[in-house]
Amino acid sequence: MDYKKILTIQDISCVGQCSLTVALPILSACGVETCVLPSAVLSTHTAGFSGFTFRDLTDDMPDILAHWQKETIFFDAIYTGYLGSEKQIAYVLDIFEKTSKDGTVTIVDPAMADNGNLYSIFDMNYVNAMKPLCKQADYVIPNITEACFLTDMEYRTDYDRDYIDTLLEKLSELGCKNVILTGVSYTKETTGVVVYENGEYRYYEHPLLPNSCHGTGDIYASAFTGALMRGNSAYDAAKIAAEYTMECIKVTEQIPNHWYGAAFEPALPKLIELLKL
Ligand code: PXL
Repeated sequence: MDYKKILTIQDISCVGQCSLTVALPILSACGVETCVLPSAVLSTHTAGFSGFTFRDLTDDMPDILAHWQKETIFFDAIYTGYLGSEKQIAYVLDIFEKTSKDGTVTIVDPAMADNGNLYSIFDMNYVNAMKPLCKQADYVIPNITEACFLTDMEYRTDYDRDYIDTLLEKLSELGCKNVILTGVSYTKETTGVVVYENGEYRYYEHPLLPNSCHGTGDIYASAFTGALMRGNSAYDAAKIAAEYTMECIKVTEQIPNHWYGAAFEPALPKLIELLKL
């Protein structure tokens, strides 16, 4: 049986349905062994809660890596999300190098911004530190805001295919190999995802749901990674992740006052069905 072992590196937000508390269950549901490296521990995520605690785990990373090397541990894939500091990004690059084997796939979600703004703890130094990590990855999964920060492009909510093509070209110039650009919306009623692989552009369009939820970027990237690891093409994985994310939003709409995250758990059977597991 093809049983893949994947490492995911991102924070634990104890409350808030994002990052590791989303990635671990989703990847496990996809049937892949999921190893974790928490980049930081926060009492909640940083979007909408105030006074959250933040324990940066950067300094633990070199020892964790040294132990894995001693144990000759390697991964079939490494997927990164929200990271705690610029210094940490350098360690992550080292982890890519030292825990990869032939055929290891690296996936970077440069989780740092949305709706035109950086998340509260980040600045342009962090954006600049993220660039070499994106360059190193086999797949980068930015939203339009993150893509704009990475390429110094103006963020726009009203755009056409030329704008998206330029954004993709600039990401390519930055050294990104394959890009899954999320939240690309060409009409008022639809949104979708562009899969830019080996210089080829493919677009998966679906209805735009009236409500959006915090944490759907993490749900999307985790489902994409899991589907890719189960042998789907990047385009099929992007499509499965989009359908699953929509289902999570629909479930969340049924829950009163669930403002801080998406209720991804009741939708897990849908993901398993989409994966035909
Ligand atoms: O990727 C979303 C995310 C993850 N982790 C933390 C966050 C956010 C978004 O705000 O604050 C800590």
